[in-house]
Formats: sequence, structure tokens, C-alpha cells
Amino acid sequence: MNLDHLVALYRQMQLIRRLEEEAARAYAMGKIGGFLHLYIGQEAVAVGACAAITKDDYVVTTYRDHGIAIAKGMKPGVMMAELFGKATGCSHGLGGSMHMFDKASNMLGGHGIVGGHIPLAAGAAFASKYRKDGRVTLCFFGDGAVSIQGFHEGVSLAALWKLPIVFVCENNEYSMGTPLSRTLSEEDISKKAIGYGMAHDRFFATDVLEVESRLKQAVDRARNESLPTLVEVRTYRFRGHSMSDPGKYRTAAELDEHKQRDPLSVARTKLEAAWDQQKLAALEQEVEREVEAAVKFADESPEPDASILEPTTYDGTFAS
Ligand SMILES: Cc1ncc(C[n+]2csc(CCOP(=O)(O)OP(=O)(O)O)c2C)c(N)n1
Ligand SMILES: [Mg+2]
Repeated sequence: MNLDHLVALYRQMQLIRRLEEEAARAYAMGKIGGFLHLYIGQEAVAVGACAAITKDDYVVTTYRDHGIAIAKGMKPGVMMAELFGKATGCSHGLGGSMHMFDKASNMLGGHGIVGGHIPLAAGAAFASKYRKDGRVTLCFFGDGAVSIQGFHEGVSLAALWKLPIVFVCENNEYSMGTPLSRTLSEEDISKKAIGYGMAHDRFFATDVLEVESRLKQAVDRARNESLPTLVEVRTYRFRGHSMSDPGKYRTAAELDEHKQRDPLSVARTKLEAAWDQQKLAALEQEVEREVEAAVKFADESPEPDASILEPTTYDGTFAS
């Protein structure tokens, strides 16, 4: 185990967890409006997967996108400001929670329509192959997306055209309040790749280092052989689907069982055994300061000016 690397991944997971907790608090205070889909519990997927790619690679995801944006390199203050609907947010406060885009870190969204972004991701991978730019696209989506037309269209074309893409299904066992057993006749989602002649993998995201190494195999296949892979990562969200969901469709015992395997705690326990306690405490304090600064930046930033409505809506002259 490379200790420094685990420290870096733990730091990112802790940063995402704390940012999400603060976002929940800000939402309760009325500082964030609209939807807010938290990523708490799933951090190891984004952090492990993004550790397996480079800054130049593309990421496309769903509305549960804050953690993935941070793992891909978006600044915490910019992410938080977008949640607050402020002009300093990544979409100038016009997108909100579901639309985290960041050109500088090749984060291509943040999409609200279930499965709608999967063909877009295949298109990004097609562009990379056409331009021979060596980039890989990571496309994240939930278990609820795999019965949707866009999934089959994107996966089918990626296999046919041998595109450099990794489809990452974050199977958190629920689509809103509906358990997977009521939406899928075959619960092993990775098997869907077989019908398209595509490589596939399936595992639990308990250990962030394992997420990274398993995703790396798929990323290498994409980069070196220009072949797609469908990776089903088993995970669990500790909060409701969104802030308006009290999560009454699952038992406290089920939730507790998953919390016992919280990937953030698993990584922390490893660090407690292998690293200096004082350094661990200092790292967590540093994360606290970073989160505080992000919230302060969002809070103190101005609202977008009404003058950006016309150029962003009609004439295409708006430059971010
Ligand atoms: C095409 C479409 N149908 C329905 C919805 C409403 N909706 C939003 S999230 C969601 C559940 C998706 O579950 P899943 O793909 O498992 O992702 P998770 O929220 O678990 O991350 C639904 C049905 C939508 N956004 N788009
Ligand atoms: Mg789901």
C-alpha cells in the first residue's frame, strides 16, 4: 500500500463528505433552492474512479454530481457557489445542484435526465477517437438508468465503434424510493455488457484503492486498446434520494448495516493503523478550513446579474 496515496484519497473523500454535510445544512437554512441530491456514502466511487484517470480525461455524470465534480478537480468554493445560485458558481448560478460543469477540469456535467447523458458521453469518446487525442471518458450513472433507451443506445454504439469509454454504473440499490429488486429482472447489471460484446466488471466500493485499481484496468483497456467496459460498482447512499426524501422505504437496520462498511471509515481505520494520529487530525482540520472557506465564498458571492439572461439564453455570445 502506498500510504501517501491513500492519504490523498482519504482527504478527497473526507472533503466531499464534509462539503455535502454543509450543503445539507445550507439547504435547511434556505440558502440552496431546488433539488439537492447528496453523494454521502458513495464518495469512494468518484474518488477511486477519478484517481484512475488524468486531468485531460472526460467525466460525464448524473444529477448526483457534486462529489464527482470535486474528485475531477472543481474548486470547492465554485461548487458550493453553484449550489447557492451565485454568480461565482461553475454555471454562474444558473444551473444549480444538477449541473456541475467545469471546462478546466474536463467535467462535462451534471445531467438531470436519467440516462440522457449516456449517448452524450459516447459522443465525447467518439470525438476523442476521431481526434486521436488519447483521452478516456468516464460515464457515471445509477442502477435506475440501465433500463432506459439512452443506456442501450450509448453502450451499443460504444461497443460497435470501439470507443475509449468506461461506463460506471453506481448501483446504490435504489432508484428514488424503489429498490432494485422491483426494477430489474436480472440484478447483476454488469451482465448487460455481454449482449453488446463488451468487457465488464462488478465489485463493492468498500476500499477506495480497490475502486481505483479495478477502474484502472478498464481505463487502460479504453486508452490502450480503444475498447469500452461496463463496470458495476456496488455502493449505497446514506441519505435520501434528495433533500425532500426521508427515506422511509428502508429500515434503520439496513442503513446501519451499510454504515458499518462506510468506505470513508474503512479508509480512516487503515490510516489510524498505518499513519501518525496527529497528522491525521491535522489533515481533517485542514479539510474543515477548506469547507468553511467554500461556504463563506458561496455565502458572500453576488447573485448573477439579470443582464446575463439574454446572452446565455438566446444569442450564444456569452463566454464563461
Ligand atoms: C427520464 C427520467 N425519468 C424520470 C426522472 C425522475 N428521476 C430522477 S432520479 C430518478 C431515479 C434514478 O435512480 P438511479 O439511476 O438509480 O440513480 P440514483 O439517484 O440512485 O443515484 C428518477 C426516476 C428523470 N429525472 N428522468
Ligand atoms: Mg440508484
